[in-house]
Amino acid sequence: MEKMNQKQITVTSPLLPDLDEFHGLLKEIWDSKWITNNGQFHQQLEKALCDYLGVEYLSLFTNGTLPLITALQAMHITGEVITTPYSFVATTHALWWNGIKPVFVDIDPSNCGIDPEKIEAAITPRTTAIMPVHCYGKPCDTVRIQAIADKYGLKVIYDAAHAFGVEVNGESILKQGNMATLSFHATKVYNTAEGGALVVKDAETKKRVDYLKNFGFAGETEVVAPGINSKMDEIRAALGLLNLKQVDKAIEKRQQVAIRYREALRDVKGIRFFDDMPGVKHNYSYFPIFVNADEYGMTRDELYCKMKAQGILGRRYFYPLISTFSTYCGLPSAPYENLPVATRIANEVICLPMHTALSESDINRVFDCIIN
Ligand code: T4K
Repeated sequence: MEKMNQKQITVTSPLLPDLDEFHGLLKEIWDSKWITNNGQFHQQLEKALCDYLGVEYLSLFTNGTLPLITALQAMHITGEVITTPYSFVATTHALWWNGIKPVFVDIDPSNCGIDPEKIEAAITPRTTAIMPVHCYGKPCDTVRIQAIADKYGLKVIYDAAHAFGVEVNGESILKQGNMATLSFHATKVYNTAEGGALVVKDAETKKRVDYLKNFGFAGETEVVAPGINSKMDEIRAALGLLNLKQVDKAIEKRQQVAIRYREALRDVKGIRFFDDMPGVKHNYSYFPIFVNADEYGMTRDELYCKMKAQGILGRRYFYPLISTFSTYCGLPSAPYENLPVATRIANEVICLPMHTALSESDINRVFDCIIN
């Protein structure tokens, strides 16, 4: 009964700036009366994010889904695209919205990203691109994916929604592939409430993407493409500028939480989790654990419900697999026999609470629940 009265611990909690500071920027917006359409804060945030992330060209969006849709438009991707079933559903929806057939390929359990070993077998004459996901911010095997793309003349668009600030050997993961997308949703390491970005390689492509996110306008009277409206407004850009100042601290705090979880769970039979990868600067965006029911003595769902009953709201990201949803389950690549690893992992995963507002006692409650 005592546990029932304890406060709920959510899987995440948004990073928010000091309210007075935000108010100061809102005052500037109010005074200028310029509230959207490539305003001063939008421009400042694009530049600040390029500097922070170590990329040259980035375009801000209203969320992390529209950059996926727009990337496919910008590169005229058609036919079939190879992707992962183990992601948030937006990844595959972006293909569907472009009239592209998703082809699901199984994942590698060491990073939950698409398994490069299995990509080639899924390529057909209609394949035009690969859309992998750096799941939980764990880098995919970008070297092998690029080698396959080069061999078959395919484009690569990384859904890097979880990979804000992730680096491999000192270089941003966002530089991999032809384009990479980010989500700045409230639940992410870095947020603008809703928001996102598309990282591209050159000024010409950035110009085209900027047209596409503004209805295709290339001037007051000229429309060069069937664009959409996905521009970030000034209020969110201002929030983004302030959150950028505190994101390093937030990542450090998340790292401390990850260290505590790993220490506590290291010897628990039947619970697997990720350690840091050599040469990778992680962002600790999620802390997934994988429950082996036989060894742990309880199924994933039993543990999930036990946690919930104690007010610990972990989430089963990513269960069910995208390939099981009604829109996609009829695709030839969707049967679980084609996706045995993803199917198993989706049935084992729970993402533990991971955010900057977790107290020492919150962290203790989480692992006490798993250990006892
Ligand atoms: N690609 C990938 C790989 C993605 O993971 C995502 C989004 C996208 C693309 C698309 O990006 P966006 O278009 O969304 O920018 C959440 C997010 O809505 C979604 O952004 C995210 N991935 C997905 C993995 O998770 P839900 O439905 O689980 O969120 P929700 O509302 O249940 O929130 C989870 C917990 O977070 C709450 O229990 C409490 C906390 N929370 C949430 C919100 C919204 C807060 O404390 N404050 C808040 O404002 O989808």
